[in-house]
Amino acid sequence: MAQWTEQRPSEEFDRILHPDGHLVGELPDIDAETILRLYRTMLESRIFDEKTLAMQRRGEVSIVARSTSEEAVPAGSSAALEEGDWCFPTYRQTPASLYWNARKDRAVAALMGAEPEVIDEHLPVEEEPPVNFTPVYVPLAVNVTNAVGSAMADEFRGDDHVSMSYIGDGSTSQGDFHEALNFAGVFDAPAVTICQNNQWAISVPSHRQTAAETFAQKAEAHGVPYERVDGNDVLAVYEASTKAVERARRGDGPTFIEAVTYRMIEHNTADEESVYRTTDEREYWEDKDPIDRLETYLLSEGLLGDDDPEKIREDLREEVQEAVDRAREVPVSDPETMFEHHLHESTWKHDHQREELRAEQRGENPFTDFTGEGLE
Ligand SMILES: Cc1ncc(C[n+]2csc(CCOP(=O)(O)OP(=O)(O)O)c2C)c(N)n1
Ligand SMILES: [Mg+2]
Repeated sequence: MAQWTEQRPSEEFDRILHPDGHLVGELPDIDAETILRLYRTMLESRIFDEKTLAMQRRGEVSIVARSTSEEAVPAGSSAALEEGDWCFPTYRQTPASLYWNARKDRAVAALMGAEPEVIDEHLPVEEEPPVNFTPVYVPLAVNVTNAVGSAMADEFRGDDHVSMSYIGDGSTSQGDFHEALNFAGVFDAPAVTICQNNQWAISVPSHRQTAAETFAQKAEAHGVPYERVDGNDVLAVYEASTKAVERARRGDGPTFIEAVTYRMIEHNTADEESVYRTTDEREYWEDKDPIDRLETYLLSEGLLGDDDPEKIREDLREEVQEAVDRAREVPVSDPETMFEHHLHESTWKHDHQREELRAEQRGENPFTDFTGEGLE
């Protein structure tokens, strides 16, 4: 296994809030209300993660990929967007949609396997969020090509909207990522791409992902301006993202931002991170938590006023619980719907898998009791 020291990223990046919560850079142009909204969003996301993890452990949800410990990247960057802009998240940006008031009940229902139509029927949308969010992308890097396409579409229409997308450190090895950045650079697309470098792509460390010194510099070859920021410092992420969004909106083209953070937890609930990581590495990151850092700053500046962080947490827990209760009222969708919308025409494999599922639902063991006999 690689030494953890190889894993420690360079600290040559923009930072405004030191891990101990004091300002080391100039405060960006941000009002107190936005800072408090960022704080609340990050806390809300962490509590949402805790709750959905517990649901997964109880078997109510099949898989969860948490944003825990990385909240500052999606929160700080998405806060730079404005009404009419577009956001293309992966599975690791829960705080981005929460910042823009995504409905937690609908998100939980989706995690529980409810079909979109069923969710619409039982938990109808009353008010669309001002920023347009695509569904979460699981196929890596495809969201970046789509975001650049969306940016070009707005440009052709003469709308000054910006499209923001997210990519993990590992996903920058995908061809789609480079095609997207290249295209954005050549055509000056109003697209902002955020690399949420959490040091790992499941069990592959970031230093085995690229021989380049930083992920940020990958944009250089495509002629796209880039920035590198402390991704656990929500103010630094906000500042770099705001500048990038403004540039794009002015018609000055794309920006790529590497936000250096760390995944303190498992990749997702199908992963066991202790198999491939050391505790030394964890200790290096432990005191760099993005929420603790901002909370210390807010308390020292008196920005929380009479609000007590514990009380804020308690209220958010209650809100999340209410969302979960509403999601639990949504009827379970027929599992067979997962075979719909995949292929134009069914294949033998497809039919075989459907029959296996039916066997399982009849209480049979699909591996021993179902042979596929009778299928054309
Ligand atoms: C095109 C594609 N290849 C492989 C996978 C399987 N896969 C899911 S997550 C992941 C690792 C991604 O790592 P990174 O880009 O660093 O994002 P992170 O999960 O760390 O946020 C892989 C290989 C996938 N979803 N899509
Ligand atoms: Mg990663």
